[in-house]
Amino acid sequence: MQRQFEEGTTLDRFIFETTKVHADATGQFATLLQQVALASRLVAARVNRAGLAGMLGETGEMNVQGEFVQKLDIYANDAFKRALEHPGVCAAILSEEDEEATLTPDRFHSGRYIFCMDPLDGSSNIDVNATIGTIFGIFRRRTEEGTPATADDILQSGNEVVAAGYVVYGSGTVMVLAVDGQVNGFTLDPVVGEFFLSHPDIKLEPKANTYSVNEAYAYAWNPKLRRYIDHLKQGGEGYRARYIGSLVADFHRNLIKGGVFMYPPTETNPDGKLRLLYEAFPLAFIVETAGGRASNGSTRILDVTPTEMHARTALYIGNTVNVDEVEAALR
Ligand code: P6P
Repeated sequence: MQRQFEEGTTLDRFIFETTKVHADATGQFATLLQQVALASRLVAARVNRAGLAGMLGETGEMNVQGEFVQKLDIYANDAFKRALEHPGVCAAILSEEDEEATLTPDRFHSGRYIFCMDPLDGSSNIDVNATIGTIFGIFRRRTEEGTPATADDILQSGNEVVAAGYVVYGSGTVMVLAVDGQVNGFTLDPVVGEFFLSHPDIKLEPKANTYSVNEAYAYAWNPKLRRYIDHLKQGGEGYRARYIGSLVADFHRNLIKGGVFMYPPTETNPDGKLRLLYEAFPLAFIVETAGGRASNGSTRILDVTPTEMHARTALYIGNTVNVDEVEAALR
């Protein structure tokens, strides 16, 4: 039976109550979530002062994606890795910013979890003060705790995700967590430095009438998709378009208000632009926990097993009927 938490519950109490229901809990999961919250607070503080702290602009370095790295990307990547390496709860950390997985240093215990993250997605929006976010997914390791993580631990199927979440740094800082079959949103009160439950038990309706896609690429879409989206624009079903161009912001709006987000294959990104392991898997886990669906156009996202850490995927994600309609249009 899922627990119901009243608004105002602190994240700390939520973590404590969640841990209690796991008889085999060693406290590692609780510690992991608390460290994620700490890193999120550090990043939120820095994001909100980016312009002032001279953090805007590019470092001139390239990350593994071949994109210029904004300074905040580096700060966020380091903040989450520093927070998660020393408590001995992770065996490895996989990040969009690092070509290889970061194994927990030998001086720390190699814990039970594999942490996958995009530490600061949408960073091209930093300079224009648009909403950005952190996305993370959590797997349990396959190999023996206390030993270094291996490739078997790193490339697991989406069905092995045990928890996932994101932090959206916008008009406020909100952390959304999918744990134990429920999605809960917590808003940060920066004055007291605590997250408070603001969105209890988030659930999606079967169908919504908002779609999010970058229409500039319509020329490159599968013609079947183009016909489907043209149909949505006929006005018959009262659809509206919303596209911020920052995945976490677009996803969060659709999770709260309903909507389907689409990033189809394009000429520039024939396999889709978004990353499977630390963008699509976490958001797919969250959306399914909230009663929605996530597909690559033909296959359920969580049924996919990545062949490499930075694998890309097409992504259609949101209310179930909307994703069903996209898959039917593409068939
Ligand atoms: P486009 C931001 O750069 C990002 O990785 C996601 O946050 C966002 O959903 C997508 O790219 C936007 O891509 O091609 O529409 O600019």
